[in-house]
Amino acid sequence: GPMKDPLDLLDIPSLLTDEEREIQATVARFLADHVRPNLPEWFENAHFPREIAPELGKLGVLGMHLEGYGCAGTQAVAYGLACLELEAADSGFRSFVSVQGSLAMYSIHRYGSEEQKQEWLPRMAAGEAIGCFGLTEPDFGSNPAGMRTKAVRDGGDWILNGAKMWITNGAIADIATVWAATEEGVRGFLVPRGTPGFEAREIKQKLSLRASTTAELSFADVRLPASAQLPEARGLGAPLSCLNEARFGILFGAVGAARDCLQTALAYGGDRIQFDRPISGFQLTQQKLADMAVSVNNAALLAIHLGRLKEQGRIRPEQVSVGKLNNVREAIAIARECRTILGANGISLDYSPLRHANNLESVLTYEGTSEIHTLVIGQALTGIPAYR
Ligand code: TGC
Ligand code: FAD
Repeated sequence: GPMKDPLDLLDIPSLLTDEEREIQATVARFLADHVRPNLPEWFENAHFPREIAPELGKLGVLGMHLEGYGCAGTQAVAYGLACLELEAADSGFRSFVSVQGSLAMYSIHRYGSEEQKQEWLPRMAAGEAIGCFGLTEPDFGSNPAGMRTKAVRDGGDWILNGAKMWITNGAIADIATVWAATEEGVRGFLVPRGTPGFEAREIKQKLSLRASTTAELSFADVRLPASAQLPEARGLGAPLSCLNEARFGILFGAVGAARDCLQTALAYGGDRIQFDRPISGFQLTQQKLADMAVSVNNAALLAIHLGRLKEQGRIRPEQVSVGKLNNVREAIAIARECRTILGANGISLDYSPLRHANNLESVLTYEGTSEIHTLVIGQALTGIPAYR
């Protein structure tokens, strides 16, 4: 019969410790019980079930790779495997966990004051408070250096004006990490929900990441105390360093989405009979399956290699770009190819590949587009930055 897990082709699990395999299995079980059965409905209705946040907190995946403050403090590969399983369910759930842990919590953990950490991190780790991360603006996506959101000093306070666009969790967040230009350079601010002048508006009619919530944030003369500033964050390098963390989760997550598509196509191809035989018996189908299996196993090897570099504390941003570029590009190609194997059934939400393919359109674009990661690698190779 068909192979149950295409990652068994290269015995990928043999690269993992028992503890890592256990964490992965625990996350997979949670998703099978509480998330997967509802995905078609949530995706169709553009619904993210925010009440699931405390359960994700109990599972230990919020700020999973951070130390202290109620966070699990696991190693990089274990965190990556959690992302892999989350994205095998739906990129929207991996997004929620990425934004909460790798962007919102990480920004506070790395750049916040002791007081800010105590106030927010334990509640965020428990899923009792939700965070978001506002870097992108309507006119500045790939080039955040041009941001127009401004914070100006007014006595001991700051006055914030501007807008952020495409902000995951923006409309449900209790606390927003907002990056703004100041006379002293780029700085980060923690803006709680309900602060006068701060509004979040849900972005409707998305064709991708429908089981995730995305918002536009606006700031009109928002007055913030000095204690709202992230004291250790100086310059654009601060938000960009947070992106390395989220991109790392994505390069594992993409493997999960691809694996789920391929598992679906393998099972379907074994059952579906045309011309009196299973469609997976046709050479053209086998070529697709073989190419995809090679590609997803390669992507998993790359992810685990980068995870081990991260655990040794020596991963470089351009190496994260290699993983994000390759694994997301391969995953979206696999999702689309798997859809063809499912024929007409492939366009139904009864099967995951087209849902994954649609989600991966966002994943290809956010956290640095494939073009930007190509140019980051180009700069590493040539020493010449081609994007400006
Ligand atoms: P550049 O002059 O190269 O750098 C400015 C400063 O930042 C430092 N730096 C980094 N530090 C850490 N990690 C990185 N990856 C870094 N990249 C750069 C750099 O050393 C420098 O430091 P310093 O001390 O010398 O000032 O900056 P640039 O303006 O030329 O931009 C370079 C470029 C294009 C690579 C960068 O702007 C970029 O990555 N653009 C893409 C923007 C992006 O990825 N946005 C993502 C928004 S968040 C999101 O999408 C969340 S979706 C999450 C979900 O739902 O899962
Ligand atoms: P642009 O930067 O306008 O790019 C448009 C096209 O031009 C792309 O193909 C790009 O690669 C290309 N391009 C741009 N510059 C160059 C260049 N120098 N060389 C070659 N090609 C170039 N942002 C956040 O801050 N927080 C979030 O939580 C968040 N969540 C998101 C959730 C979703 C569902 C989506 C879709 C996006 C999210 N984003 C978030 C925004 C995301 O990071 C941006 O969309 C992304 O950085 C690209 O910016 P842009 O959309 O403005 O595209």
